[in-house]
Amino acid sequence: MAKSFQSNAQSHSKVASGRPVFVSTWGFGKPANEASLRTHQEGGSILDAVEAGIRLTEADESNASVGFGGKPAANGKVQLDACIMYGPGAKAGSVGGIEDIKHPISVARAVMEKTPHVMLVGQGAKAFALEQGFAAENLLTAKQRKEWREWRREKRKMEAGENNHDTIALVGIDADGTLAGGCSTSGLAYKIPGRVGDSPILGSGLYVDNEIGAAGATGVGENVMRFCGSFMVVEYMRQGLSPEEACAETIRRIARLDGRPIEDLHINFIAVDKKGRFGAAGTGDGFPYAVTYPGYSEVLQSKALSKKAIGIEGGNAPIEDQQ
Ligand code: SD4
Repeated sequence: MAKSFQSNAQSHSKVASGRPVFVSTWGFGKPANEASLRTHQEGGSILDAVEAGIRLTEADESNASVGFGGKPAANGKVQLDACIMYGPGAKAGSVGGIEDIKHPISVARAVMEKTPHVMLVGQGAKAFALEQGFAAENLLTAKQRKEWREWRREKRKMEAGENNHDTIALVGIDADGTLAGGCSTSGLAYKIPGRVGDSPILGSGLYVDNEIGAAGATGVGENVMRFCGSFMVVEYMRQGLSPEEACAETIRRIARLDGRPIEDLHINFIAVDKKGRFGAAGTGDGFPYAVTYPGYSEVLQSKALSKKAIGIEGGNAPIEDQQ
């Protein structure tokens, strides 16, 4: 098994020719990666760079699923989840269901650096943020309030896979091979208040292992967090798979264990390994992800794992043919 993994790894690896390398979810990951690269080139650490990239997305009002301008929970409150992880020493911080704070990624970093804990949630996370000097502000924009009111009136069912789940997960590696990553989201639109997804859960929405690589997830958190998805991606890289194949194999395994049609899972992973190889895979048609390193910044289409699409290449064979 491990042998065939390795031959796949060869054929699917994409390698960055420079350092640092930043890999992140969706098209909006490109400006985030570029902010990360700038921060690093101006002397910031790989951790500073990851945080700066994610802060850009959190501040972007037009992004309806991260930070300010995110879609609220069913009660109209924007509840944010985020985590950050630094390879050396496997340091990590996380916040779940935090309200009224625009940059949960920075609160997660403060949890990591200024407390003996890893994760704070809800009221406690907000109180900690205020104590640390973060400002409280209303994160529900007029646009999102209007859409939420319409949703409440019509109880429209948001279909997963549309514009209701676009988390940023961003992972990076510097010239010394130091890895870091972060993840930030407003979670699923109109979720039950108090619902926490995969994004702030270490090993699910994000995982960084300084010996091997880093991975992050986006999509329906319930279909990631039952399987420790990002940790699984890293473990497949440890076994010798390329980042792309590790992401794909994680999705195949989740689909087998879950039992539903793969297209119904709506999950996507990105990964970078210790050698600067990167890749991604997603269910259905796959998803766009961004890769940036000095002299290069592009949005790429991930490998797609779909039962409908035809052909082994690209991972599109029926799931039972993908073992
Ligand atoms: C969640 N995984 O809360 C997040 C949502 C998401 O792309 O990824 N959106 O389940």
